[in-house]
Amino acid sequence: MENEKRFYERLESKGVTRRDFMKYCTFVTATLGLSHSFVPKVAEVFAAPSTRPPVIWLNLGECTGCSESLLRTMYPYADELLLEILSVEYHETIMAAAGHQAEEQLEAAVKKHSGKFICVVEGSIATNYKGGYGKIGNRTFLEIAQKVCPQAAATICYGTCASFGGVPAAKPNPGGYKGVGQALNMKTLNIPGCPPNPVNLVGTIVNYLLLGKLPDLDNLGRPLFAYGKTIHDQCPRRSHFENDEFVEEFGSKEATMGYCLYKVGCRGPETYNNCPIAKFNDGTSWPVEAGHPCIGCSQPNFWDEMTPFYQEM
Ligand code: FSX
Ligand code: SF4
Ligand code: F3S
Repeated sequence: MENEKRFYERLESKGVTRRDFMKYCTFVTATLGLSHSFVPKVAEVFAAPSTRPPVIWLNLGECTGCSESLLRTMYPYADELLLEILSVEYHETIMAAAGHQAEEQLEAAVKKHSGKFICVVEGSIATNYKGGYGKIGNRTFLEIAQKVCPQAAATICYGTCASFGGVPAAKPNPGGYKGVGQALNMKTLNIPGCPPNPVNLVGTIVNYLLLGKLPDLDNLGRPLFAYGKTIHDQCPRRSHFENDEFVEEFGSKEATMGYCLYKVGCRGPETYNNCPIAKFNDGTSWPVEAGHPCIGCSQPNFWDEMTPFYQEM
């Protein structure tokens, strides 16, 4: 009770009203595909978590866009909420320690929480030349991941690079970059997108804390609640286009949400993600709504297989 009170006070001091917070919990509950009756339970997970799972966050071959997308989320302060419910023991981008001190912190955190921590990985892993194409502090990404990931209770790949190789694995890929699961030959939970949507990470963690298990996954290790449908299946340009009511309301097809972007290369029909529902930047918009075709950023090998962009499939 005390914890809960303090949580709401902290939110209010940041300008987040209880109403805003409940709206967010409703959104997370709906994203997870749970019934409305779960909203108070989801709120409880944030406000008074019974446990704060330790998290070790690794940054490997990537652009840090994944951390940026998480940490720059304003509404509903997903970063704050995530830091409230998790105990982040190591995260190079946000921690104060650097150099040898950071290395020591990683080692100590893995030792202390062995078998119990969640490992979140951003970025892919160079595998050619003993991993020589990617190093931190004279250790290869491969060595670091081989040491840390097998000791985790679960490894979550955040972003297309960690999930499937992503941009660093684009042809000709001299370093032999691969996704974490493939490089280490282990099962990972994958939240792809370049960058991914923070709500899908929040949803995965809430699912874990609320139901005591990770969400159901598809054959590529992606949570079904977020990657069960294609962009095209959920696209408002499609429904507006096909829906006579909208056409009547706006006067013409062109005056509705706009033309379908298929002819300028939209990869929505072959891309699995929930961007039309989850959206980015405080729920403001997403690529297709902003007038840009989907480039398939959450699919494996999108950089090689979805290009040339802007050409009809
Ligand atoms: Fe990859 Fe993430 Fe794209 Fe960037 O960490 S998914 S290049 S947004 O940063 O890994
Ligand atoms: Fe499908 Fe893309 Fe057209 Fe939307 S814009 S209807 S996702 S092809
Ligand atoms: Fe990526 Fe397509 Fe969504 S480009 S952000 S999957 S609309």
